[in-house]
Amino acid sequence: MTTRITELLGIKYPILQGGMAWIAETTLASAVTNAGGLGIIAGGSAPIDYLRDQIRKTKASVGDKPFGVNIMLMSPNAEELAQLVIDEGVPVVTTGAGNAGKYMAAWKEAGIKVIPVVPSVALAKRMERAGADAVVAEGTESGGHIGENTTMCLVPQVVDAVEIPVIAAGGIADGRGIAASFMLGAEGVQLGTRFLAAEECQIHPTYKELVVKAKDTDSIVTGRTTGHPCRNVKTKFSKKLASGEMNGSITPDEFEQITLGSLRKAVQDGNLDEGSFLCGAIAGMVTKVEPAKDMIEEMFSQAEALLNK
Ligand code: TUI
Repeated sequence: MTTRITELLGIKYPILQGGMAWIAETTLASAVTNAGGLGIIAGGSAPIDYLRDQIRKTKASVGDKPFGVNIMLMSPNAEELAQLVIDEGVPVVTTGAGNAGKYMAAWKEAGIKVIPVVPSVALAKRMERAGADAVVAEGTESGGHIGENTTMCLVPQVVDAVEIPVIAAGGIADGRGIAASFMLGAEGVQLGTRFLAAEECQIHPTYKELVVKAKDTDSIVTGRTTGHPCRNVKTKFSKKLASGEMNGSITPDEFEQITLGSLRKAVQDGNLDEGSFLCGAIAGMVTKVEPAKDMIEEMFSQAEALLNK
């Protein structure tokens, strides 16, 4: 499947693995890259030495194949991580949770392919003007920090608004979702939650089990009162947060305090009482754990069959 995304990035399959904070580390990213997609390491708010080590390990396991680093723009150390990707010669950068404009010139100067993740047409256009190579149009079905518009509505509007290639994200779980994204005009896809069930994904077994066992109604959005809504697996903890926000018993400040460090508690400890298990609305469609390579090959053979029909 050749698109402007496979050509831009030099990959076999037009698929990116989401740069999920605390989750997307070198083992998963290397597996996705080695399977012919684009593996991405999460910058999140990782210490600089940790991220440098992750980048070097990935280089060692993928050879000359490309990989990316995601810079979470709300992170307090975004600036130093933005410089690290230049110093380490990272080939591709994706960004989330903010406007990447500030770093664009330096990244482009360093020869980095820059792909901002955007929740709106306005930000997609701004990123194109700033020099982005492509954009990920991410619908509210996705996991983690989300915008308001849905993938079905956002992707075609972004496709019409920009000339650069568009990658669809949010709500894509299988070959049907990939084929649908292409019908909307996307030239690639980014999947996060589906890769939580990759054998190579290093999250706590409790996290994996929650995702694999979830059904269609098992995702919930918390954090709306803070202005940073996040989609999670429905657990006692996330339900308590959402209802506390609704009835005013948890103020936005209290919400921030309660959830500080909660993603780490989910990913590393599988802590059901205090952990935020971020996941997308597709959780009900993720039913088995398998190697990333099998996932990718199976999804693209299904997508190609559907698109050829
Ligand atoms: O960034 C993501 N997903 C994420 S980031 C994350 S870590 C986090 N945890 C709690 C609160 C906030 C972040 C977990 N998941 N996806 C890409 C994305 N970007 N979704 C939404 C946005 C976004 C939102 C507002 C991008 C830009 C924006 O405003 C830009 C502006 O105009 O300044």
